[in-house]
Amino acid sequence: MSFFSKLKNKIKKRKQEVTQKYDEGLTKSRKSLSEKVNSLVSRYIIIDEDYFNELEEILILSDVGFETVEDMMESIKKEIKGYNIKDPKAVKDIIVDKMFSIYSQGSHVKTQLELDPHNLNVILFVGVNGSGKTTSIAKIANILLKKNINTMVAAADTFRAAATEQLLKWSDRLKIKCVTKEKEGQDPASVIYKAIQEAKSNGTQVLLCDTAGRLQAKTTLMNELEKMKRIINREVDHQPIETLLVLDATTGQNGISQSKYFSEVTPITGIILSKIDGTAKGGIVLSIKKEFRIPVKYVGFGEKIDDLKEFDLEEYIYNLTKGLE
Ligand SMILES: Nc1nc2c(ncn2[C@@H]2O[C@H](COP(=O)(O)OP(=O)(O)OP(=O)(O)O)[C@@H](O)[C@H]2O)c(=O)[nH]1
Ligand SMILES: [Mg+2]
Repeated sequence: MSFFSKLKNKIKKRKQEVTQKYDEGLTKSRKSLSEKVNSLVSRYIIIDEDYFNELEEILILSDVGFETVEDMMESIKKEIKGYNIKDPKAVKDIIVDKMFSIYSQGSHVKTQLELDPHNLNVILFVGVNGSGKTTSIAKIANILLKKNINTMVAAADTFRAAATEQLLKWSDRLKIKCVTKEKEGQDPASVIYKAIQEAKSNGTQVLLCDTAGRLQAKTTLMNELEKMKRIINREVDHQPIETLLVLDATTGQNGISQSKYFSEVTPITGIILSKIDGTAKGGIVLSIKKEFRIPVKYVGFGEKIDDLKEFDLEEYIYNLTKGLE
């Protein structure tokens, strides 16, 4: 049985709702990839250098990332030559297999949040302006609430005027407590401090902290985030602090380099890949793996509250590639 068929059988047994989100969210990416690859395999009778060059270009255009494409092409060529494969159409199964093995590198892909059931858990959300931090916080709060986990949010984005209102709107809808600043321009770390005290006093299990997305000088950003972490470290037993970087998939390679800025100033424990529904370049998940070496923990599929799911490599690759002939 081919690699792709095995994957398909596995997916069939999954929860319908999750599969549907991946299916819908990756529609643009799937269409774009399958149109290009299907056109390629229909135009070639034999596999030659031109065929490989075109395939390489297709992968780069889908945001797989230059270095990862090089690695992939090397191993695709090895396999095609090693097994003496002649049919250009055979590439589908090889692409799927390589995407899979390059992402997982033989180990299990861990996506679970590090939550300690006996202590307060504080999760910090960072990322560039507009990447989807506030929306992702609401979506994760919704997931936690469904699991009966007491959740609170803190509006530590004290910079942007409407940021607090935006989080308040979500917390009202979800009926959870939102701790906000008391005055304009208040130090974000002090909002987090206050939120931790409240969380401790009312038995909250998870506190989700929103931060400002503005890109500032490295040292300023570093100091600001370090101060927040210092306070969390001092006040909360559970370590390390989950710090989730929210990355907008539609910003592509440029977004990756902007986001790297955050990983350079503070340790990141996981990535939320938002707005996958808005891009035709779903290969970005492979670039992220290469650039950050940090697991993608959640994927955002839209603007609605339930449009965020735990990252599932099998669903992702299957729904990205199932249009290949
Ligand atoms: N299509 C789509 N839109 C999304 C997704 N996630 C967030 N958005 C939208 O992206 C826009 C920005 O999201 P926010 O959550 O406000 O982003 P932010 O990072 O908090 O922004 P700042 O606070 O300004 O730094 C909003 O209009 C969201 O509805 C997603 O997965 N898919
Ligand atoms: Mg925000």
